[in-house]
Amino acid sequence: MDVSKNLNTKAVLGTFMDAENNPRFDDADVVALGVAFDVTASYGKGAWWSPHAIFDASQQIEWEVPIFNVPLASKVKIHNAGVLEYPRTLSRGKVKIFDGKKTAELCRQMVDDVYQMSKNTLKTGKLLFLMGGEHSILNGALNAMAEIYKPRDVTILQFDAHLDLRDTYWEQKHSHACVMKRARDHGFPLLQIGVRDRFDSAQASFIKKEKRADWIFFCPSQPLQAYYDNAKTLKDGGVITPDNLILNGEISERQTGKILSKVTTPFVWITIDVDGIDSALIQGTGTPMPHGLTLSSVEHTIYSVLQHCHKNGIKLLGFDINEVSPMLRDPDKGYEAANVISTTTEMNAALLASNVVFWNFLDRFQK
Ligand SMILES: [Mn+2]
Repeated sequence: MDVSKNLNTKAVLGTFMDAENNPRFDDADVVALGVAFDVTASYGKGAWWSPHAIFDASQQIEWEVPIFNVPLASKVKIHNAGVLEYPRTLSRGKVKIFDGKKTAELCRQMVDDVYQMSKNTLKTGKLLFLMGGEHSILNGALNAMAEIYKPRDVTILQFDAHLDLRDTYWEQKHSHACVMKRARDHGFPLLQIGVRDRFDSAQASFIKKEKRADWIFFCPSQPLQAYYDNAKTLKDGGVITPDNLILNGEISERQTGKILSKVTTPFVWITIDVDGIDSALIQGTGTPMPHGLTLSSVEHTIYSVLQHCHKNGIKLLGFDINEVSPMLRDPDKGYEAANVISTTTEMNAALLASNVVFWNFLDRFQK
């Protein structure tokens, strides 16, 4: 397998949920790859240390899975492929901004590295687990999936406070703010859940042109009355489907059913931008947003989707957790739990990831 010169296989000892042992790639069911990249983050920087933080938090999770009380690793082997590392944007107490040319070059390099490593994993049929870094880390996996599969056969399920449908942002095609537009450029069916940040008229036009409104599940960021007062505007050529409004961050059973009815492709990828979850639970992220999804609601929807996949012979190709930005007291000291103001975000991310793996291989425990 091609190994990028940016790959640091010593960045994290052990693997996800195990500080000591790292199963071989060939023996693994799941391949975990970190991508330490936060070059295009437009507000809070610091997602660079996210893979280290999520790995570290994961190693605190009890090995035995709920209900069955057997170690996850006894049924599912997770290989730690290492962390792809790029220049840091936070150092010596300052934020380092690269110019447009350098940013584009770093993005190209990162996307290509993730593409190569994703391709090597996806070709074997193993589940790929990417840890951002910023959301742009998904681009390489999108390119690999588009090459191996027909994009129309892979539904992307996105949890996010933001649409990320800009064509470019600060002149960058591979900005975190454009990653779902790249997914649509490839032709992947796209479900967007938890969106609540405001968006520009170009993205609104894109939603209308592509008739995407029914594929987007908004968390209202205004009093509901404001939506009801303007329901006619929403229905007549608007970009919001009133039925898809998620109340108090809880995705309803009816909405979950609607989401499942739209997952009809043979393959699925789940992309979790942690800012989709309410900012009270996810404070360590680049652009925290209030009025978000509850964690239990995200878990319930993912569990339901994976059950739906299992029943219908749909394969989860992989998933990514991105935009975790550890709240370091001193970024120069690097990631260690003692240097973090709150570890809640990375712990929630690690727990969610361990659940996705557990639920995806649930039938192995049921036997
Ligand atoms: Mn995002």
